Amino acid sequence: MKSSKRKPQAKPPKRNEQIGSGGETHQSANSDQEILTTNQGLAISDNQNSLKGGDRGPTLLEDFILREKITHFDHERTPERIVHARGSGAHGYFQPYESMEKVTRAAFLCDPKVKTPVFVRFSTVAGERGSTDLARDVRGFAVKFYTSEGNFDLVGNNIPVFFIQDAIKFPDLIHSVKIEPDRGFPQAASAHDTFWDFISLMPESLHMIMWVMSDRAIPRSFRMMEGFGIHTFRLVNANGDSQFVKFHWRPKLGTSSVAWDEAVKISGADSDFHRKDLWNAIAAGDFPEFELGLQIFDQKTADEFEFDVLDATKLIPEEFVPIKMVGKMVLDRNPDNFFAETEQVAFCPSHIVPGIDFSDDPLLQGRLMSYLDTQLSRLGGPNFHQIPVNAPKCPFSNLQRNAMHQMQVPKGRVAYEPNSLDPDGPRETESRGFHTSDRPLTGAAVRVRSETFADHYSQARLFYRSITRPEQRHIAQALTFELSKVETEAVRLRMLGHVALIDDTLSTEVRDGLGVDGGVPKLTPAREPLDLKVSPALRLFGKYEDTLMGRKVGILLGGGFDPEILAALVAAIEKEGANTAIVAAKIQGEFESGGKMHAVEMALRASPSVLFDAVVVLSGSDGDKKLAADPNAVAFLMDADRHCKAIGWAGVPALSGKAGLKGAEGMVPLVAKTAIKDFIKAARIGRFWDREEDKP
Ligand code: HDE
Repeated sequence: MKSSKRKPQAKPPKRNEQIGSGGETHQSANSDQEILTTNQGLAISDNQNSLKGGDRGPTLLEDFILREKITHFDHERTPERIVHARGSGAHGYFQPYESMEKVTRAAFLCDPKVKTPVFVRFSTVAGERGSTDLARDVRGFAVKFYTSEGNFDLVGNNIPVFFIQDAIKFPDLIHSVKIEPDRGFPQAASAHDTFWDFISLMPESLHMIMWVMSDRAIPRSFRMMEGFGIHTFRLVNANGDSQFVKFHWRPKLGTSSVAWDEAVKISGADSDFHRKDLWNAIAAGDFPEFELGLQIFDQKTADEFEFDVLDATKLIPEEFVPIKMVGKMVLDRNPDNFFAETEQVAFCPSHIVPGIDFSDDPLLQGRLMSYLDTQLSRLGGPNFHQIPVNAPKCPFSNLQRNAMHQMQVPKGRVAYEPNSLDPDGPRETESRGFHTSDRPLTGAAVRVRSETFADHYSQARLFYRSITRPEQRHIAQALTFELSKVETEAVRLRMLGHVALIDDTLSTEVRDGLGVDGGVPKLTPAREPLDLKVSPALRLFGKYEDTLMGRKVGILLGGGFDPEILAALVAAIEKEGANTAIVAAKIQGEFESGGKMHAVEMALRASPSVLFDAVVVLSGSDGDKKLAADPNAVAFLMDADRHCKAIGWAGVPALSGKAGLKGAEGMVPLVAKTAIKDFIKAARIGRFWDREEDKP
């Protein structure tokens, strides 16, 4: 198109903007501005119109600019991860508290002065890339440490055990939980026949099922969940002495989860809830922090343990082997580009550094092969390590050459070793290189499951009996919900047969919830379950100190509210390290008692109380009547109550009456400014689960 066809606008904006003959906007580069080009560097004259044979004629095949742009677009999507497709990433660093050289020679754990850069990706497992954040699911917790000795990937989850004991079962497990292949649903949900059919035939998954049915599977935030390496690994020191280790991450903000009804509603109100929460916290400078903990033990301790430390369906209670906190990870930078970093990051448990080594856990051994393999098809070839987010930050050099997407230009005629033609080329190093720790291998090649893996119920029972009553109740409710969605009665009954082997109370509650009073098969366990000593460390609630830090309080305003109480409240909440969101019926604002319009941040229709950790409603009497007539306001309070949150209120007798709030623990009338501290105390506690009825 000729530029003469563009008429300058009557009032030119700051940008060099013109309107084209068809009314389309053209923004031309100013003299000091970057110029839009093709991928070959050719400057583009018109990015609004394709090349046509006449004004209204066909588009010409000759339009190489159109073809380059559309071809690139057509290939924008890379295959999504088969599991953990939906994730959120962040950059940060790890710093040890003290040198751990006694137990490991890993450099990043040995110098408290050194900050090792990290990239972290949190994820859900079952859903596709665009699925909701609040699905009931395990969360991935994968950390890439760019150490001075190469990349170390700690590819863990937010639950300390796994569903299966042997890698050969992984494709079956994942096929069972994903969308059913004929119908293409349900998305990001385990509540369907194929999953429970498979689980009901896999007693080894029962311990993990207890965790997945618990509130761990619906975390409030990626910033408020624990992480686990799950498998037993080894630490090796400079003398070659090795010990076993399990890796743990502990969030500085403590753990928090949401209620199931809340999770369902958050999925509707904001399906990016976790992704946004992480991004916003980092953007605001509230950098998420996690402590790294190590559970270190030797062969003798491993031999005393009731279970096999190579069995990934078992945990080691911290009362048996304490966790030593060895350093902290701070996430202080959002990715610059979601695709380039969060999508293209490639984690592999086989990315290891000297000082850390694998164990013979058959699940881990399978993973050592699988992740490299998946990156080849996902990222298009074996050069994925050259993508910036994957490249080591220490020098790396070898004689691998060519292949798809080669970005380097290796010099010289020598691409083999040993050689005499390139004496300066890369060579092996005995002293600094990676050594597999000495571990004796015995026995014939066999396809068997070790008898030491045979107890499938004792730790499921241990977990259930160690947690608090509200957590137990939530497991019964979750199992009832999930099994209610299973259409095949025989599967439901078989699952009840397993639950009966875990705990009587749980079993009774789930049967009652489903309305089953007969037909449950009596299953014979491979090993009689043991009554193990309870481990309070497995609790989710009450394990961390009460805090409002990093949480969000939603304050709903009605017309005629008292601005002084609002100001004092906001100041008190911010002092706690928490955020507020001011909500009103209309986004333009709400009137204060003096008649002045007060600006707000969110409109009630788009801000149900499920988006907040605690809520407050402040109003004058006119506003109260209006709120009481607004179903969104009534639901705001009813849900906050149902989800057991701290509630503060002033001037809303009509609204609270309509919402059926009778006053209970954690509900604080803000009659005077002095009551604000009572509200803060309640909000720090977070949830008042006793408000729930004690039945599934
Ligand atoms: Fe994974 N897993 N997994 N997994 N996994 C993948 O690798 C696999 C397992 C975990 O944010 C895939 O790059 C097998 C346990 C996380 O990019 C794939 C087995 C644990 C992530 C794969 C397991 C995990 C993955 C898909 C059984 C906790 C996301 C895309 C032997 C310790 C990492 C990819 C990210 C991703 C295979 C079991 C954690 C297909 C075969 C156990 C956090 O390679």
